[in-house]
Amino acid sequence: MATAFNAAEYLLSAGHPDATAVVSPRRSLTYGELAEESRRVAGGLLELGVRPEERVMFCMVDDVELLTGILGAMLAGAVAVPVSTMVTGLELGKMLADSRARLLCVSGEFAEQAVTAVGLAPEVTDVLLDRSDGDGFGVRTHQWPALAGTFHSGRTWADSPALWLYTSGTTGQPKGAMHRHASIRAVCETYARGVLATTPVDRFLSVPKLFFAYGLGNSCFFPLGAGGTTLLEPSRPTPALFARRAREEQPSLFFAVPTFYAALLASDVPDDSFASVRHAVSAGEPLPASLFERFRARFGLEILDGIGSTEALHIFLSNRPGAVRPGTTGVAVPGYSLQIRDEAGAVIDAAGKPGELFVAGPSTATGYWARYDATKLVFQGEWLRTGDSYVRNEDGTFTCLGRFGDMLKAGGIWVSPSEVEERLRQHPAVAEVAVVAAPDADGLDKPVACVVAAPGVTVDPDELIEFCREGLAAFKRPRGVVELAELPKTATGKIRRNVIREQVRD
Ligand code: 3SK
Repeated sequence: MATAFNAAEYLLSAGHPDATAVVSPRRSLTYGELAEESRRVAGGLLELGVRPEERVMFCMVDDVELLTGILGAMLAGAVAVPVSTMVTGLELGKMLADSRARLLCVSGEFAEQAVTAVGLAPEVTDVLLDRSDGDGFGVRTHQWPALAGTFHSGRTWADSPALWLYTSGTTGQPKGAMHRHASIRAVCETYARGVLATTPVDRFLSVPKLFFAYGLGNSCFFPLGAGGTTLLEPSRPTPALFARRAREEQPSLFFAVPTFYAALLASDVPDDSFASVRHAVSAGEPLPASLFERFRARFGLEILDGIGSTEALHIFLSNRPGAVRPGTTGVAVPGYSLQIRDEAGAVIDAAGKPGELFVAGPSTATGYWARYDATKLVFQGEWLRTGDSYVRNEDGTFTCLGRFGDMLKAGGIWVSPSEVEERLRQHPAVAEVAVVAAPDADGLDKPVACVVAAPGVTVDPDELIEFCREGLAAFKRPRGVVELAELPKTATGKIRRNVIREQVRD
């Protein structure tokens, strides 16, 4: 028998109606007000013709509208699809067309990308704008404040689709990882309660935005699931901004990626900025032990490093408060099982022998939307293949050794080398190119382009980086350019990326 369950109802009912649920620089809402506003949005979406299980895409800043949009879509039984605001119009258009969403919700800041995207997605019939006017979409447009309609429950079950999250994952093409309503409750019960011991007095401040799985847990699922308060920040994150918000808003839980912790250390923000924080969390990419030590020495806080994935919805392997092993990712989060497997798929039980990390748990996605081959490769029975190379240490903790394959992460976000290479090949100075990960001064991987110049042409690294910044989302641009006489290749002409990686690391 299917169990009736709706994740948005679950999240909206956890806090006392008079307790503060959300604080943004523009306004604050109690749980009672958040529930009322989310129901109004749900009714408005139904009035616009949104049907159960239909996708609603959100390309919006972190603010009350996005939060109520996600909750409202789930209340209505529709599928919320928050997507990165850091992408170009073309990239947004690919996800919009793939999702077959008919409604795109946009913040005024991203109207330009959205106009391009809507032009590439023939299924879109309506655009909903937050506080701004907009035209040029060629479809019906609506204003957020005018949303109204009678809310009636979308009748969802524990296994109904609630949320899709697009990830470049291991293959480079964005794929929609499909999540159930029950998975949202699962991450609240496992990582949030089991590791962070969240309670209604907690105040959550997250640098990663709501459109990342990491940020969505930190700023929506965990605070609301605990009856606590989410502190939303619509602007681009900078160390000065987040240190100021931390001093003003007194968060008890702070979430960032290693690159942001490095930026905080490089900044001159006051050392007591995070004095109210009981746990600082890092995920997205491994946290080097040196960063952990420097952060603790200056800010007096131990960072809890963990790893999750879009496909697992949130963190499944993490260090524990009071038992951090710097340079490791800790141990399995309660509720999850981990295996390290060799290339033939056999489980490696011995400590010290590296292999690929697999995870099983209650929050893994049901698959990728309309991607049969990729789904079969990644979702293997109850096990999820992470694509990360890991080793189990003698003390039972796990250490990340890097990625299998060519994909790399910059600032915790997937970057497909082939996408960056494609852009660079369009530059007349570039004859051949390979993009690989190389560590920066903080030991954090960043994309570096290894370029063979076109005959008789001089390569200008700054110009190439600027060229990428124009044609790609900014986080994908190479941070360095290395000129090579030729790219090392195999006998069959395949680029030997492992050799190039070694060359740029030297
Ligand atoms: O990359 C991660 O470590 C991560 C953590 C939580 C949720 C989602 C992701 C991708």
